[in-house]
Amino acid sequence: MNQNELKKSLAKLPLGEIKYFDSTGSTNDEALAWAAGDAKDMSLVVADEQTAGRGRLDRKWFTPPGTALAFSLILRPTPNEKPYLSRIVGLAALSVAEPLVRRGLSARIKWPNDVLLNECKVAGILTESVWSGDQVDCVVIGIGVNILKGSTPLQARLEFPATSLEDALGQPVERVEVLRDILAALVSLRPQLHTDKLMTKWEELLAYRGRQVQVETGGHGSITGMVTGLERDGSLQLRAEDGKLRTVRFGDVRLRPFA
Ligand code: BT5
Repeated sequence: MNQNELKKSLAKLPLGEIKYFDSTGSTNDEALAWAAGDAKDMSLVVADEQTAGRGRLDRKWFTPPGTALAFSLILRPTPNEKPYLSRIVGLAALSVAEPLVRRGLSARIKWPNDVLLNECKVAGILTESVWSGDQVDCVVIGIGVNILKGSTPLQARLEFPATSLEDALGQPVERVEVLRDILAALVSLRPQLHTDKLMTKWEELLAYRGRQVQVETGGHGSITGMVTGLERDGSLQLRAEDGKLRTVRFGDVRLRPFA
């Protein structure tokens, strides 16, 4: 992968500028700094390797060189998009999952920000915002996808099983092709951000629907229940054991053993 190859492969997409790094700490950090400056809407940062890739809550995201996709896209939301920013993580997850489905794989979105193949994590998403006063000026969508076998970290370093696209397809795939597919999906889904159609698509690919899960909600303990769907803002909806519907805004979802 290099800057020229990227520019050529992505030339037909309506992107801003592209920055490529052989190695960087985190493409989200590069993109946040760029977004705070003059980056245009849909500008893209791509790295072959990340040395300080981040997940949520400052967890680590591993991107070894030559094997994975790590990129961050800068969105400058329009006034019409601003009321729907909480759906951007779903927009991003769908943009990763839909091209995988088109490749014949049964990709699922593990709420809120993981894409699964065969119940293993193949991609993670980290959305972060640049604020101007009390307004969101830019949203950075960071996406990491395990493409070749060597991208999957050792299981001992993970809380959840991981896989790669090569593992799922049984053959290697070109990273740039996957990147182009994801960005093209995002370009076509973005105009649906405010629509019920987007929420329906997101729900259709939601992992664990109808199954009992436990959601770790950070410092606030955990909630258990059956996954029933999504709220309009993208929060997860569960039916708790007392029969009442509960809304979860942040957390890590796990299937409940023996449920
Ligand atoms: C995420 O967080 O899954 C968000 C990952 C976002 C990564 C992208 S890469 C481009 C951009 N630049 C960045 O610095 N970040 C974004 P979370 O749900 O908190 O999951 C983090 C957990 O995933 C870690 O604690 C590990 O257990 C696991 N993990 C780390 N690397 C992995 C990998 N390559 N494949 C599967 N699981 C991984």
